[in-house]
Amino acid sequence: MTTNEERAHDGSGESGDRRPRVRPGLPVRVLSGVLAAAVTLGVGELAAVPFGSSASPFFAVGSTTVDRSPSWAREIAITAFGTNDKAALFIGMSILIAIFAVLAGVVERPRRPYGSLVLVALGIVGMYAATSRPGATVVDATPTLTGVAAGVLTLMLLTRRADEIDHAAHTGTEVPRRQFLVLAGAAATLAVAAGVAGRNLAGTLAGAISNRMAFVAPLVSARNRAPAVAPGTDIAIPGATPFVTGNNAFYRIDTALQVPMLTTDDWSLRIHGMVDREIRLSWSDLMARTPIERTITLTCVSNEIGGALAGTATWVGYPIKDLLDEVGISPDADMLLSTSADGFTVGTPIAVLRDGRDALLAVTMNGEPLPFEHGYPARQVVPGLYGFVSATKWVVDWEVTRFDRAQAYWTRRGWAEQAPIKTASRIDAPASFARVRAGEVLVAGTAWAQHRGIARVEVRVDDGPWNDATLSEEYSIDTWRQWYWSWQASPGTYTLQVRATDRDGEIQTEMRVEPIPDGASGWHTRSITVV
Ligand SMILES: Nc1nc2c(c(=O)[nH]1)N[C@H]1C(S)=C(S)[C@@H](COP(=O)(O)O)O[C@H]1N2
Ligand SMILES: [Mo]
Repeated sequence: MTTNEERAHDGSGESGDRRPRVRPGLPVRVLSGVLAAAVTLGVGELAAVPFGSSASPFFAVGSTTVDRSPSWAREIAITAFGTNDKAALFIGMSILIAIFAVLAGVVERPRRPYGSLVLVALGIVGMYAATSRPGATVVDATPTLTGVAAGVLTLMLLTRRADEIDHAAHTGTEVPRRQFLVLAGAAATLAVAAGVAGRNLAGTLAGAISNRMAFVAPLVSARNRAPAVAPGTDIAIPGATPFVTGNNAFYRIDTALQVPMLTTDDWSLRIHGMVDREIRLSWSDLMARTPIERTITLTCVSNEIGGALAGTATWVGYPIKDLLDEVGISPDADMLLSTSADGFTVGTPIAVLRDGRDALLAVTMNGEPLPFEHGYPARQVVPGLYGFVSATKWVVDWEVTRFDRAQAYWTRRGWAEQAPIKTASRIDAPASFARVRAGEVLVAGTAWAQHRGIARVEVRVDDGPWNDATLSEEYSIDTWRQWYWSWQASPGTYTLQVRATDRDGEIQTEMRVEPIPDGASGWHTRSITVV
């Protein structure tokens, strides 16, 4: 026989008077489970943002429950809760999750992670729901998976602390509550912050998407419409670039890590600075003005010789000149500093904006509201200037100022202040290093010199004499122009070269320069083999 006292000290007894009967770690374990579940849901919510709200574990399960429940159950729910039936569903789900969460916390042990298994099981339900929503694919399981990973990690870390607390109570040493509280605080903060951020971002996204879907394009009167693209404008030669670039094929260049998602309600354009009357245009103010439609080729200054950073689209927009006239520009001003919703800036010469060319505040692209990537709901399009000095997307602010007072984003980083588009020509067919059959070879491509126009394109083979290419129908001086040249080729390896002449009579320079600071120059060259 041993005394109680001896048993308590040697620690071998199953029960002893000194040993606490309640485990002090229990409330800590309950809280751990609840926090782990909260982290799972919060992180899952945030991770779902890029996938759309139906990939969120919580909402996917909710929607699936609604869709899969028999109609009698739905009727009971509607009778019982009326228009609060969705709230009731979410509360019911939350209670169920809380029960599983408490269970997970209580049963989790470092070497027997049964609680983690409970979270994984809940995750499987979430993943099943998220991947079975209409239009969903396996990648829609990612948010749930991410959430569960974060939740399991949380549970493991917190459980370790709970074990230490139990152990301390057992051995009579000081109970390490502080570490647990710090960790629990961090988990709670993460859960709430991720959840709130996720919901807000998803809401913004959904709001912008539905706003764009409901977008009503302004009506353009017959005389303000863009001329139709005449047959002959598009030389339909295999391998040649189409005259109009589809929105999905259009190059995209910007500094935005996250594409701004504005609605037309969020949007306004403040026009201020060296003006007589400062104004702020709302979307409906803009819609009250007269739109015009124009087909214009955009080009990026970063385009290398022969590069693809150029595209042509039909834009509906409002003449920038008219808006500037409305506010009254000071004669001392020479720059329009435009700013996008994400803080990017562009400096455009006011003289160019007012010289009669079709500089637009554009709202549609090829008959669609601007794609988000291309500036929804409003962006600038200015024929003849590279994008970085003219084509501000998501534009919300115009400051009328001077080049000696303000500097735009890229100018601060070593690019030019003024950047008219340089005359360029490009071989599109045959492809680079192509092998073609001897006989007639159609060499085709495109050339641009926006707002001056293309007058001539010449092609040569291996530094031989220049040959005039056949030009396509000229659409306008603000668009690119296609060309082709029929070549009688015999077997061999050749170098083809192209150069254009603009309507001012200026031949495209042979001098090779890099894109920085104001655009690349030089003749495009392509090697091909004739067999
Ligand atoms: N807000 C914003 N607008 C911007 C840019 C940008 O980085 N941010 N880049 C400009 C540049 S360099 C170019 S070439 C054009 C490209 O327009 P796109 O992406 O519609 O083809 O957008 C211009 N507008
Ligand atoms: Mo650009």
